[in-house]
Order: sequence, then structure tokens, then C-alpha cells
Amino acid sequence: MAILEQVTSQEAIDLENKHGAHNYHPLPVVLNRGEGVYVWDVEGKKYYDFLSAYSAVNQGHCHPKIVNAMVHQAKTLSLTSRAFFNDVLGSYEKYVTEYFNFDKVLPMNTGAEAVETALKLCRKWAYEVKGIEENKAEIIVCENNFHGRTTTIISFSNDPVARKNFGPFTNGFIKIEYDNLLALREALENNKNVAGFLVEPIQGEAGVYVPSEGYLSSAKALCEEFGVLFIADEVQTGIARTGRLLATCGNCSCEDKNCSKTPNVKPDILILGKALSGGAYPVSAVLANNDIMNVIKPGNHGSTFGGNPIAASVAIAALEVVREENLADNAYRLGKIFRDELSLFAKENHLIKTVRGKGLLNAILINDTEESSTAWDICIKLRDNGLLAKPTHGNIIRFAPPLVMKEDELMECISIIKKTILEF
Ligand code: IF1
Repeated sequence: MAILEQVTSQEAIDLENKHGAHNYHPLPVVLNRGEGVYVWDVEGKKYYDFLSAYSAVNQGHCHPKIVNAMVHQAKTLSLTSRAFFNDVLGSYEKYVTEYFNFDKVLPMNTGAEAVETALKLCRKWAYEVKGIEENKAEIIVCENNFHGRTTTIISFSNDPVARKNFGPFTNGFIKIEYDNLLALREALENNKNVAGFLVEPIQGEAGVYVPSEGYLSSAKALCEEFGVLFIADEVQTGIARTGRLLATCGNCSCEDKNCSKTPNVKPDILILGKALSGGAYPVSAVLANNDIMNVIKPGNHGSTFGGNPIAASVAIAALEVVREENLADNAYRLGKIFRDELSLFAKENHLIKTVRGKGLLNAILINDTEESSTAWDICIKLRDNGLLAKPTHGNIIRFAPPLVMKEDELMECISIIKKTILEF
């Protein structure tokens, strides 16, 4: 058996720097084990993971049920491609469509692929069902969006670092301000060729920007009024992260039939990724009803790995864990405690400007410029104190632990965060 030689943290960092493309600037910590809400570095130091691989590990690291499903399937049948049927995909498709209450699913691997799939589906629907003249379809997107890294997706990003020197770009996108219904109405009124509106229920990369109450449901109503598809990118916000199964909810078949946590929106196209597999494997999905999904015919779209037996088995297990362990309710409850505690603390601390978020997708705004290193320095200190988080936009720190966290663990984490900030 080939076993990698154990390296020290510094050796691992040096290897990455020398042999890997420099497309990331990681926090200097080298992890080699994870379990539940914890990760350990090469030297054996234990940390609370407050990033959860950007909300992919909602079910906690190495969840035994998910790992078992993966190992069992890996030993049985891993990949057939879609040239043949396999005996797991259909069961998964039934399970995931019933779980989220859609007619059909199109399986992919990464979030960006699922977003691409949704864009292609939306355009094809526009030409073949709505009747827009070919190549004229427009899709409305929001400023400061993050939907992935493909050439088409960065075509409508406004992050200069993500775009610079990657052109030429894909046309057919109209950018409007996020959380602005008037802008959405104007864009819909002024363009008769709009096919869809692509939106994140909470803007993650923008710094966990939660839109105003009622924004999503009103945006959905506007889309209905103008015959335009409402496309929700729940790659980051979905799968219980924000205290409900989906941040748009209303379309889920969650156990809680009296669920009254607004908003209540059923997207026409739902995009999922990340925690759909509990972070064990790249699994993403696009869900829609037949009137939309049936425009896709053999040969129109696909992926070698999309819908493979391991992915299908892993996703069923990961979604079962979300229900069995009531992760949405737990995220809702702990998220409230987290924001209440930190908001109270922020009142007497000049370093924290704002605390915001939903469920266990939260962020604090540091009272310093985007160019300052304060947030980074705080994250280094948090690391030293046993908690891992990563700054975004220079002065925002995102806090998104696995949703399997317990209340006493969260309280310990809150005290680590307070103690660390007081050191500044
Ligand atoms: C990176 C942020 C998180 C996403 C939404 C699609 C994708 C993502 C709403 C693409 C991915 C990631 C990728 C990650 C950083 C990250 C991120 F900081 F950019 F905003 F999560 F917070 N839609 N988000 O958030 O999914 O193709 O990556 O599977 O390293 O770029 P992917």
C-alpha cells in the first residue's frame, strides 16, 4: 500500500507553494484529521472548524453514516458514466426530488457546474417554451454575486480579481443591485427578453449579506408576473445551513409542517451543491419541474461523473443525516444564540461593527478598512486559540461551523471568539 510520508506543517506548506498553482492564500494551518465539529493539525492540535469547507461539511467531518455509504458504494461500483444505467442513481433521483419537492433533478458534481447547468436550462426553456428569439435571452443577476469560477459565471461577476484577464466573456446577463426590488422591476419592464433571475438567498462571498425581509418572496412574485424563471443558488445557503432546509424554503417537504420561518418561496430552478454530500464527495444538483426540465434531451448536457453511484449513495446518506439529526432546527437555535451573544458583546467592543447572518451562516464586520490586516490577524489569533475561521473582503470574518454542533460547544466557541477579540 502506498502511504505518504508524514510531513510537518511547514513541509506541507512548502510543498504546496512549490508545486501547486498559487490560486489561494490559505490560513497557515495544515489539517490532517476531522471528526464532527473538530479538525486536527499535523502536530496534533485540535480546533473548532468555523468554516466547514465553506458550508460543505454541514453534517460534520467524517460523519460515520456518510462515510459508510461512500465506502460501501466504492467497493461495489463507483462509476459507469451515463452511457449505462446504474442501480443507485434512480433511487437517489426519487429521494432527492421528493425531499425538495420537484419533479426532476439533473445531477452534476461541483457548484459551478450546477450553476452552468441552470443557466443553460433557463436559456433553453426561454427559447423553446417562452418563445424568445434565439440568442436573445437575458438573465438578470445581482451585483457582488458569487456563483463559481467558470468563464460564463465570471462573465457576470463584478469582482475584478476573479475576472481580470480572463476575457472574452459570455454575453446575455443584466446586473442589478442585490436586495433592490425596484431595480428588478425596472430590469424586467425594460427588457422583454428576460429568461430568468439568478440569485443567492444570502450573498455569501459578499460577506454574508442577508437581504431585507420579504425580498425573495417579492422577487419571486415579480418573476411570476413577467413570466421569468426564479433561479435560487442555494449551493452555500441550502441543506439546513441557514436554519431551515433551504434559505428559500416553502418548497421543502420538511417534517415541520407548521414551519413559519419566512421567506416562503419555491424557486423554479433550485441549485444545490456543497453539503448535498456532507463534504464527502463533490455532488451538486439542479432541480426543476417537468415544464422546465423536460426541455433537456439526450446529448444536450451531461458529465462523466454526474450522478455516479458513489455520489448518489453519499447524497442520500447526507440528506438522511440532515433529517435524522434535525440539523435545520439546530442551526436555527444555535444561530440565534450566536448572534445574540456576539451582538451583546459588540455593543461594548469598538472592534466589531456588525454581527449578521441567518442560522449558522454568520459574519462579523471588523471596524477597519478592507485593506487592513486586522481581520486576518484576528483569524491567526483565533487559530492559536483553537478556532478556525477565514476573513473575506479584508474586514469581514465568516463563522459557519458544522451544524452538528452542541450548545455547550457553541458557548465555548463564543468565549474563544470574545477572548480573542479582547486581545486586540
Ligand atoms: C472557493 C465564497 C463561499 C457558492 C455559490 C456556487 C458556488 C459557490 C453561492 C460554486 C462556491 C465557494 C467556493 C470557494 C469559496 C466559496 C465561498 F467565499 F466564495 F463565497 F462558500 F463562501 N454558488 N463558493 O458560494 O461552487 O464550484 O466551488 O463547488 O474556494 O472558490 P463550487
